[in-house]
Amino acid sequence: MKKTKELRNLINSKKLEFIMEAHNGLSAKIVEEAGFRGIWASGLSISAAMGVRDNNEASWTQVLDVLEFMSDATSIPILLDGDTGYGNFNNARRLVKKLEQRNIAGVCVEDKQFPKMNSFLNGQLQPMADIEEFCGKIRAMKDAQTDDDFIVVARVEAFITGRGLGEALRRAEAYRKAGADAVLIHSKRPDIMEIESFMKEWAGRLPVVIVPTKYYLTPTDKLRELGISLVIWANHNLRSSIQAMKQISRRIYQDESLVQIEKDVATLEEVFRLQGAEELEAAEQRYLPASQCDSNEEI
Ligand code: SPV
Ligand code: MG
Repeated sequence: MKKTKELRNLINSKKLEFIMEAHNGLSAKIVEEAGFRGIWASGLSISAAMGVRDNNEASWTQVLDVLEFMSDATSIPILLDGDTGYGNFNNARRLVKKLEQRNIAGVCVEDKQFPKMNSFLNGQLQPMADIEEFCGKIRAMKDAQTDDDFIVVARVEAFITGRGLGEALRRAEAYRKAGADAVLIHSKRPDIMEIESFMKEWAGRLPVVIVPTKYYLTPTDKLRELGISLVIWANHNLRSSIQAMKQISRRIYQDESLVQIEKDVATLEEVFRLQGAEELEAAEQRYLPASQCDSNEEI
């Protein structure tokens, strides 16, 4: 099945579904192997992995390059965190064209202004996009897609910027009318209150996507009960790798030896497996002259 269709099915499915953050080819592959049916290409994680801020410091074509590796390494659909679409409607529709060319299944755009800021930093101070302007952007993106199943998720930042339920509903409804396939309602509260109030009024007009990074204590059954369609675990591969890398670097630095840590890191065989080394070996048997096959002996 096409990746776009798979993502569409995931978002429209009657049961609660989950996608998981990845930020490069390796983490994308690990997400797929864990059993997830979709990948969140997180702006925060991709920028952090590049060593820059989540403020559009990495150019959108640099993000595309990362996505290409992620897509090539996996067979499940990728939903890109497309920030604000990297500009106005024109930039956003060109983004859609480029994403389709790279087999990316969908993109989420948020109603803030370029250059964006991460939602968990000074949320109240962040300027939002004008509703009409953002609706034009959604329409342009939907008009630009050539595959009917490509997904555009409209992300509502009204709660993040302290504007409340009325504004969140007004915006979500406008984005629905503009053609969005789903809405992502973001909240930075430590509880589910804002999301719950939204879900009650929204009454299933379009599938709702959430990012429970801050309200992680909410039981998953509660999310089911509220009728959420898709949960994004948004940054946990990045954060777990930061923790692991910090610990291992510190220990090796202190020990000046690998004796104590070897058992705590993935084996080299596992690295080769994740890279698909076996496939290359088999291909060498098929395509290289026999005399050259033996020259690539295992180290
Ligand atoms: C991301 O993963 O980059 C997101 C989600 O946009 S959040 O960081 O919660 O804003
Ligand atoms: Mg983001």
